[in-house]
Amino acid sequence: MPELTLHFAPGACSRVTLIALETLEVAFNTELVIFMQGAHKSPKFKQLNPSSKIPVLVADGIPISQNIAILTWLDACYPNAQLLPKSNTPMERAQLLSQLARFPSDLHPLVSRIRVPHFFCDLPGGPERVLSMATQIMREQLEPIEQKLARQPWLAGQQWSVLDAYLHWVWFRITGAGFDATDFPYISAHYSKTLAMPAVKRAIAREYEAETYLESKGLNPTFLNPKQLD
Ligand SMILES: N[C@@H](CCC(=O)N[C@@H](CS)C(=O)NCC(=O)O)C(=O)O
Repeated sequence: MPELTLHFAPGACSRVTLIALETLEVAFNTELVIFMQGAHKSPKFKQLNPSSKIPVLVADGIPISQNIAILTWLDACYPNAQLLPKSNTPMERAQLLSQLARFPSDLHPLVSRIRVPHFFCDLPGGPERVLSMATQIMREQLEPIEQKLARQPWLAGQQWSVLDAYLHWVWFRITGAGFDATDFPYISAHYSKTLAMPAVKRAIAREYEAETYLESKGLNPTFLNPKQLD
């Protein structure tokens, strides 16, 4: 069993990996990355991930960055846990990875534009425009997911998988930024279901502990709150 350390921050997309690790019930350490101190831009962190982004999972001293790489690696190491459904053919695997990649490639950039639109355009009125365009595209992207969840309990079918952990994080982030959930009752119900899962509760408890620490030190990145835009 490799020694595992997850570099994470509360609320960040590292939650997806955190949920996967909690699902596996393996022993792992966590390392809180303090954005407000620029820890992710330090030379030490850049050796783990030159992109200066979390999550990074260090396994026996070897860093893996990018959620998709971490999740597929964990799935390969612990196949019985079924973090991802089993694929019987290369085409089935390709279809599965295509579904998984949609989250970091298509949805995550929209999450960022909805939460911190001022990082993408600082012209007068720019952030508001970025927010409204990203919200519209996000609604289009979520529509097929909503339709899928009207037909089946989990994204991959009858069984929970890390695809559901990714959707959980996207929904948590955008509704936390005021995204209107009215037209997405199945995704809302899916989110409530994930919140009740023990692995998700444990992941959130770890984040809560980290957030409490950051707050006590005045290091909570409140600038990430889009309500403070004006
Ligand atoms: N494609 C990466 C995205 C990672 C990412 O954007 N992480 C954010 C947190 S949600 C981050 O570390 N941001 C810090 C920064 O960009 O300065 C993945 O899927 O792991």
